[in-house]
Amino acid sequence: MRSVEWHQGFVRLVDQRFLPGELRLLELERPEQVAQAIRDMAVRGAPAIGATAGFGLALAAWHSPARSQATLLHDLQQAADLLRSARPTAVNLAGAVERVMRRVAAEENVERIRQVALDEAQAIADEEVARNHRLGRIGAELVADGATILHHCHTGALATVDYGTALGVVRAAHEQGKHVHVLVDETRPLLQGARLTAWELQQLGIPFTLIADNAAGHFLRTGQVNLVLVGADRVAANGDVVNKIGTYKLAVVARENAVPFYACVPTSTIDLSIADGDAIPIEERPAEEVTGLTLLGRPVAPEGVAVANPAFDVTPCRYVTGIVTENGVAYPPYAESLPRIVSAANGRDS
Ligand code: RUB
Repeated sequence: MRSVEWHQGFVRLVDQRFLPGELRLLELERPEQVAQAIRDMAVRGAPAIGATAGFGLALAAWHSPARSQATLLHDLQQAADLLRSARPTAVNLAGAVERVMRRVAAEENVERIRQVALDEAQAIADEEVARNHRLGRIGAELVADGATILHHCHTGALATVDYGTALGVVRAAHEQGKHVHVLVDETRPLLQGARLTAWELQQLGIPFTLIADNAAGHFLRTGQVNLVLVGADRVAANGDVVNKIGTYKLAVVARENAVPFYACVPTSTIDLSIADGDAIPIEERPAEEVTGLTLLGRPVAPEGVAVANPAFDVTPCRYVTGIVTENGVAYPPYAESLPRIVSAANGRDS
């Protein structure tokens, strides 16, 4: 099953907050609920929130009482603004919203607008899944039999509609019969690694070991890691990679220890309109995500402490060995390789 889909006039998604304990589904009927689910991270991961926002616009179109083209487009614009503002960093979200809005703008009656909004949202979701399968096959060529792979955050089926990006590479290598072992960063503060990556790998029967984020440097320095694979929420034109907080530290320590570091992203995550990572907005999330953890039933931090909680960081392109996409692996200089890969992918999708 897909992590997000259109189901009988609703957006149905796996509520990622309840995993690994419970596989709970959410059925959403209004775009406001979709925006809330993205903000609260019931659905998360760059490709998944893009697809979800696309379906959120389809909901807005299907449930709006508008009878004229102008009123329906006005309602859709309001929903688009709401959805786009739900989370700022992953380009897939704004990209999906813009894509649906571009398509409906050309339509002249309400029935067509409703149908086109849904068709386009469905196409976005389907394309993500197809990209992931291609990306997985391409990335698996970089994985040697017997490799130990360090992975940060969660980039599996839940984060990407289906199959996965960096975890899709691991999955493809495993499906090809290679023996792989994954060191799973727990990924504080929201523990996407411990909760979601560990759960998915367990479901797939792929061997892994869960480690505290702070242990990653130790495993890299002692020669126990062959490859670091991560996803990304946005890749800038120069190859800077914006991904889950903590990725930068991993990339620097990987370079120090001559371990290859790859970002695995569908081309929908590459933003050629942004020159470098510093121009990408970094989401700041609520303090409670850091202080809310309890040990022995007690909060881990004193009440009222000041907290900083940036959700992402920038890994400068000089630390990135390559960027694996569904259209091949981009290598430095990224300012030359990324445009080639993106335009070839656009040609394939159109
Ligand atoms: C998600 C995150 C993931 C990428 C994966 O952050 O950082 O690594 O989104 O994307 P959050 P992709 O949990 O805050 O949404 O699979 O495209 O590489």
